Amino acid sequence: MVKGRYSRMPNRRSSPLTLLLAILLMLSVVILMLLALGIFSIPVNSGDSSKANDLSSVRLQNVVKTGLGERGDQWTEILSWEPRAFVYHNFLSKEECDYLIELAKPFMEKSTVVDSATGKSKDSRVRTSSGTFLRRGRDKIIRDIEKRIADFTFIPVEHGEGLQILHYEVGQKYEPHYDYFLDEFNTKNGGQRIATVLMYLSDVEEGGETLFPGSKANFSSVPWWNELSECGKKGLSVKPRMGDALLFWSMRPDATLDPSSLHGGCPVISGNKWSSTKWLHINEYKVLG
Ligand code: PD2
Ligand code: ZN
Repeated sequence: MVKGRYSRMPNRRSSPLTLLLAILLMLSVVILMLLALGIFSIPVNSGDSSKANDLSSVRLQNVVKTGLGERGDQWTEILSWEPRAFVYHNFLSKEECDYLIELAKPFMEKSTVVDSATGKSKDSRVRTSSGTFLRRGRDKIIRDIEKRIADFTFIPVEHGEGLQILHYEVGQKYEPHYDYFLDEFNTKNGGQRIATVLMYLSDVEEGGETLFPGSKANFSSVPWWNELSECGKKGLSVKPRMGDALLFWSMRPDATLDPSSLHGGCPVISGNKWSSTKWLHINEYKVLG
């Protein structure tokens, strides 16, 4: 029997609504495919635009474990851009700090400073600590630390002087000074000092801060302001914490000397302070010790 003109089969002509739904479905499939292939991404806005470039603290991930002992969480803190200064937290383990102190102890002598006229070492009242130098690359533990310094600063190991170990007792200090040379004698070997890494080998009960008196930063807003000694409140200060390392640059990126790198060690008020300095040069530094 021939079917009538109007059969009971549903009408195959789509309504505009079905058509729209089909288009939307296809579009969603295409977007999902683009997202999966990484060709397209959804912008994420936290709602606080100031966060986007907030680099004041950088957490380090996938840190390769090297050296003696276990280190706590490591992160770098941007302290200031004038001077350019950064703190690397837990740069050394407690075992490494103790190792450096024990190695240096038998050789500690009254510290000297460089005479800017002659370039020779001389006794000084501006620096009342005692200290010694540990030859670059002298053993595996020191090589590990020196490699870590090179990784942190992007300056090759060969550009560094030997580690200087310093000890300050109550009342001892290092008056504000520049680490760069002002004489021709010293710049001959290794060229000018470009940066310094200062490692704190002990906590200090009171005082002993590293002070940048010429800093243009809003230094009284640091979170540790209330823990600082009177001297520490005279500028931007870092409170010594065992294992932390302070990196600051004596030269700007255009190779001019940066006078805002003026810095000193505040007098120790109670307890005592052990620290270690690594000076970094423009060229290879050949005189070891
Ligand atoms: O030991 C210090 O805190 C310190 C402070 C300033 C060391 C140096 N400078 C240095 O060795 O240059
Ligand atoms: Zn110094």
